[in-house]
Amino acid sequence: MHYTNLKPFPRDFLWGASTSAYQVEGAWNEDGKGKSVIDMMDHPEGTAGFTVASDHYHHYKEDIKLFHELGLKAYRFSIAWTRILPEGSGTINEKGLAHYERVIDELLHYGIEPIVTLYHFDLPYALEEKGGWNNRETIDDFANYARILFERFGDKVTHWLTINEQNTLILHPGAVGIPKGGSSPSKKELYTQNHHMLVAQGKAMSLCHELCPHAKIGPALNMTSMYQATSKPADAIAAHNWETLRGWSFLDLAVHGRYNRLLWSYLEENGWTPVIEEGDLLAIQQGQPDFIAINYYSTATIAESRGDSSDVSPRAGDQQIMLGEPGVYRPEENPYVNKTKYGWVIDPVGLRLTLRKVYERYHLPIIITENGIGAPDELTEDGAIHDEYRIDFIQAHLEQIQWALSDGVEVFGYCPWAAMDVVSTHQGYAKRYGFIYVNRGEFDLKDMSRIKKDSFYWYQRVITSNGNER
Ligand code: BGP
Repeated sequence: MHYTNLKPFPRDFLWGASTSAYQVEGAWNEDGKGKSVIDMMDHPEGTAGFTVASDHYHHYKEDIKLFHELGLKAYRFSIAWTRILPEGSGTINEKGLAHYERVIDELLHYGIEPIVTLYHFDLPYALEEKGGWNNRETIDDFANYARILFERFGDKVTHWLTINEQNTLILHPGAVGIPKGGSSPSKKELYTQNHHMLVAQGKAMSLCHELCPHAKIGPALNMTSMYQATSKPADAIAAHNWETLRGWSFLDLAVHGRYNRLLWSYLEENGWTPVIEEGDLLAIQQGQPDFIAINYYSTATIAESRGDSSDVSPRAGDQQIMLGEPGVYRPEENPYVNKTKYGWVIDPVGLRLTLRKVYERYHLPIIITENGIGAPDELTEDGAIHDEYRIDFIQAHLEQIQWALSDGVEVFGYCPWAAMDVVSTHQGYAKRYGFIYVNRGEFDLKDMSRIKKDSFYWYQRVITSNGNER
């Protein structure tokens, strides 16, 4: 579809940027914070831990001032469950609540809307020791935690996100990591965890509507489109298999409150169906999202399974590198796209397609809560970071958002990953994403000073012109 004139970005478009607590805050054991699963992980050799990260916990005022200078209308961040409830449930840590209150107030002071993720990968370790998401009790622990946040911040926060990338947690658990001494969960366990997270999410969404009638809440999934490798019908089935299992099945549950039939058949075939207790489906159905948040990085290309281990990619454990599964699908190269230095497919047009598909299926407004390029940015002798590849990447994706808007898709915000440099999930600090450079190395913390990258000045112009000057 071609348009002579593209629709402009809406006037109240939420130009934002994202981070998550454990990837940016540091202060991992300060002010009463409990340990999370992330704090207890064996991180791959040569990568930084999350103990200091970007030290945003101590630098939040300086950082938010920079976000204001950048022109952000919204800042998407997550609250660390372990700062609020060090043991995951039980005693509330007032210092944790007070910290986020200061962060939210500082944002509001500058007119930046806080978009708050309840849970971004960092489950309290005390809950993990009791079985984590395998344990049904975690459902009510999550609902209780969500209630505390709604009660405290409900009058200040308009947009809430439930669980960040539940599909990454279930399908690529290796990307997030396994706590020391723990073993990789079986598929049966993962789909049980998935079910419990869905019930927990449903309860949190209902609670949000009950306690904060003016607020809106939605899930944040890692969404993408799957291309079939050839016009061979079996490739089309394989691409549809994986697009359904990786994306639609999660959103169908979050939005329609029902198990996708293809997912259910797949679970039955493998003996992985979760136990559904009375009231579970009702809780899932009653928690209705007001919008859908999507994290978009790449598309993937899929071919028919060969039916043996040659289907499986050697690069397991990465959320954007498709693994392959005998009998289901096999990842294939796409000759029409480039890749980042970390092997992630760069496909801006895939974002337009994904937005169209999500909107067509659910008819809910969409916000993009992650999109960006990880690169080993360099601080050059002139004291700058010339990240023109980041400008090119975001520019190309913004163009496709405008095409999607012109297609009729309701997109109300864009929060690229990341507002500032953060520690990558599993590839250390060298893989940078931010508009703001943080002067630290993988192990050498240097002075942690903040330096505006070239992309900072560029994004600033984009925001000031409401997307017209790119
Ligand atoms: C998403 C996660 C983020 C972030 C991003 C980049 O899947 O929600 O937490 O890390 O991917 O990934 P990585 O850090 O692995 O490069």
